[in-house]
Amino acid sequence: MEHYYQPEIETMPVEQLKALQSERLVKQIKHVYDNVEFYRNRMDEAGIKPEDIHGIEDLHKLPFITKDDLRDQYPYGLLAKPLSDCVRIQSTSGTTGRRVVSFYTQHDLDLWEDCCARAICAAGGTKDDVCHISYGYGLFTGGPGLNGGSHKVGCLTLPMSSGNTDRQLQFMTDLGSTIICCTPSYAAYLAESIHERGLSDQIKLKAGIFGAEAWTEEMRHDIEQSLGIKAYDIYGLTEISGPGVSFECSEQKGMHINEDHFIAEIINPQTGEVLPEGEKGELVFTCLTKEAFPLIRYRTRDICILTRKPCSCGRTHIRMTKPLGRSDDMMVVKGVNVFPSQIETVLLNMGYPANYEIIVDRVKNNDTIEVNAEMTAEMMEDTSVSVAQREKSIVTGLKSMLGIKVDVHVVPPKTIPRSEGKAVRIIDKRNLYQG
Ligand code: DLL
Repeated sequence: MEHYYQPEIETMPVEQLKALQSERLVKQIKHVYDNVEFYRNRMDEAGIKPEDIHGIEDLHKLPFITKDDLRDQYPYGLLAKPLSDCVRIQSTSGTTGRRVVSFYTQHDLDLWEDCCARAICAAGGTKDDVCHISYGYGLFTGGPGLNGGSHKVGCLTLPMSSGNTDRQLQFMTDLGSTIICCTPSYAAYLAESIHERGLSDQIKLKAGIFGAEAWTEEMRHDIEQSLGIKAYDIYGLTEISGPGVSFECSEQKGMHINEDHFIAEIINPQTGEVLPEGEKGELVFTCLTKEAFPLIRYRTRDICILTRKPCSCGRTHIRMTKPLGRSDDMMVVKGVNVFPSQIETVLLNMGYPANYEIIVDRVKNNDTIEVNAEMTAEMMEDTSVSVAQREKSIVTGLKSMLGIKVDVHVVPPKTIPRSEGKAVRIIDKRNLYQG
């Protein structure tokens, strides 16, 4: 039986949901126009007044907002409530330029935690579960968001944060963690550590809630097999609140977007044109209920597809595919568009673990691309296949996936640095995107 946190909202008939969105949008636009100079100026420049917005059918009239706008307005330029009404900030881990800071009122935190609670229930979580949270705590939204959601569901919450794998495994075995929340790369690392220490029999995990970075279906399969769990995807971004903007249900066929709080659109990233359902493009969000930091038509740079096809879980909220790339992490190498996930797919299909790095460089105006792929311990031991043969077959696999020649090195297990948060898999030495 499917388990919901807020069944009346999660299964609300679509027409009713759209009416709710329209009503909330009208209020939200008035709120930002009255309280944020930035929005007022942008709307005035576009010749739009709050009275022109009657419902979701008018959304397309409003201007977009981008990450550059957020950086320009740092820190308080987009605040829609007095600072004295805000109780929390969270921030992105951005390494270049100014950070993106998002503000929350107590009400904002409450609704964000509801979204995370929906995700935990969709993964089968109940008050009888022990929810082990290994996303980073602190400015990163992963830990705090899932922590709040776990409390709301009533799980026994283990606020582990990331790092210290020995301690993670000790709590996991001593307290019988049943749900694990972390990045998929850390989940793969935990699985590896559990096997090495011979702890598999002592692990009680049944589900994992993994997100914050791109991961493939092949990686899902590997994690599910090695941990003996069902692995659920969760999506979100700091600017829009954090994890829980959308989440997978038992169907594992796309993530339901919490449409009572966020309107999703897909646009052509080149032209800004809104694309019909089913087409691939850049995901854009409008926050309907956020008070302190309500972004309107925010361009996420995540490329995906939306579908409103009915889902057998009973939820009516629209589904998004896993991000299929980012309009800005796509690398153009030797003139060819390369998504890191394509390389990962090739490696995992050939039995390699998801521990790899991609090094892109430009030598004498020619692009070079190199992939270092870690072998499993079994591959290391298997002397019937030489290193040269292994490299050659990966080169062939990548050539047919990408259409370009990639230099490949297979390396012994554990030589690629592990990550406790998001894995750093691309080293682009060309620095094409400065400033
Ligand atoms: O990563 C929030 C989060 C925490 C989501 C924990 C899920 C779990 P940011 O650091 O602001 O926020 O990064 C947001 O990460 O625009 C996507 O490109 C990527 N991303 C997030 N979730 C997924 C996912 C958090 N499930 C950016 N699959 C987003 C693929 C994801 N990419």
